[in-house]
Amino acid sequence: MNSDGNIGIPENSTHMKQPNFIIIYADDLGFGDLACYGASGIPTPHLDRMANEGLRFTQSYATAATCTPSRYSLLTGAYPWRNPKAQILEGDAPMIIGQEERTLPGTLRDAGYATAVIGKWHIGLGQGSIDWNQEIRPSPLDVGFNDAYVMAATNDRVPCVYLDGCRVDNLDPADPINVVYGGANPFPEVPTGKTHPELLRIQHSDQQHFDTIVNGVGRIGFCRGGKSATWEDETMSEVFLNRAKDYISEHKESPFFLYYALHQPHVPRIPSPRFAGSTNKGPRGDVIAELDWCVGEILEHLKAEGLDEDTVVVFSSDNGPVLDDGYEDAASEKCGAHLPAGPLRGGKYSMFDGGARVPMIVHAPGRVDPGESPALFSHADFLASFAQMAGCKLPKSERADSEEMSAVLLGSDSIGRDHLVTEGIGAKTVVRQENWVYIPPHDGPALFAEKGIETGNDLNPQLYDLSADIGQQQNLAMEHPDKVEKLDALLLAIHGNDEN
Ligand code: NG6
Ligand code: CA
Repeated sequence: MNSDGNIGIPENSTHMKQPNFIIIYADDLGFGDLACYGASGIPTPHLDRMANEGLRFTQSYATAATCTPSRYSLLTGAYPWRNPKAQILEGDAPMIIGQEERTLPGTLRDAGYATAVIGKWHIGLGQGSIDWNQEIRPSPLDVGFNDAYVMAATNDRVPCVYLDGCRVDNLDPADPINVVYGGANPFPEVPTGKTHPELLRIQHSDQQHFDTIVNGVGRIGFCRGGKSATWEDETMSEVFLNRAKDYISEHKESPFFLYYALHQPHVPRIPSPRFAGSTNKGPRGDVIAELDWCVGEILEHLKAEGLDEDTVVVFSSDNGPVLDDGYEDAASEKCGAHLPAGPLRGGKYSMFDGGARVPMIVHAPGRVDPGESPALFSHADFLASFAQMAGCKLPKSERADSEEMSAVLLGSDSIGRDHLVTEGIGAKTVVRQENWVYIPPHDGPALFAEKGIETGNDLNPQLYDLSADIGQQQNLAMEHPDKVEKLDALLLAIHGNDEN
């Protein structure tokens, strides 16, 4: 630590100034999906190079096995189950981050950073019933971002439009948008996947993805209008990428924080023509190849702008992988020997490690020595860690569940946290301490059959020793009742302690 308390940044280095931060966050990318994490079959040359030049983490966890809760933690540093609203949100759900709440972007903005989110939002917008034709507040601009260009929720939910700041981009006032969730279709003039399956170019595989058809794809939720504002799925990657590159170029002089929230490989998986058919794994493989290209473009762009040594780039994912998530896109059939979660059990929605343990690579030439880190890290930790690296003193009482892990991110600490909490779907929590994982008894199906994902639900306590059993095959709870008791008490204590 130097005299300013800045861990990892040598006093006499040329890197004394505040680094830029970019978090590139994939949507549903699994621990086993990249070649640098052992995959074969999907080419990811750019991420593999990023891993070669950077620090590749083997024990980094999102806080949840689904998107909204996981992203809530990334932005607030708080475990999602502390906020009952932090559950998978509909596309018209209200904002779940309070305007008084400390956030990662708000903290960096206060420390002099320009801050932006580009890509998937899914943290809610507005306060109740949203009028998509007016200014929408609160928006990302009210929780710490200076700039925002986002999709409201997910690419399988309406409205299928981009928001520029607080307004729908490119909206023709003569063609207003209406959005409704739940119940029967309120817009009989607009075809749905249920009534007009012949209009679908990807068949839905469940009954949620057959509401309004937008661009030949059934979505969750009903909408009408907003034709000029409607996104094209094929160009989404370029739209977000170009915005991200422009943002970087426009903020060369100031330190910036860019949260670049990719939409891949979430369903519906619709790559740009350039990547369609580029792998033999079907659309899921193709959009992972496309995602990899986007990452490569950002790294190249930083270099071209002379910013690569001033920028800490983190690549990770919001939750684990899923093959069939509502559309018949041949993801399962074409998967072959590829294991999206690698050696881990479960996937998206699961309490097993496949749910929240994700790839994470930190790239910061000159600051981070290349290698692999087994440090235990939670995505809740970006708040305290980036604040530290930005030279901002965050009192412990304002860090929520975020731990100061800048030395972990920069590679000088390979141990990291003592413990962390993750959740499957529905705020069912799991605690990991050192190499032990404890899953308390939970009611519910053991398998999401249509997705082929083991949930982790079991009426008996489960205890796994990840050092010997990374695939969580051997429940050791009966052999180690003392361990079960200790971890149960730890989890209870964390739940009971709002300030951690
Ligand atoms: C689920 C959707 C799924 C996906 C998920 C959110 C159904 C049956 N499934 O409810 O397709 O949209 O929500 O994914 O509706 S996430 O990565 O944003 O959490
Ligand atoms: Ca996700």
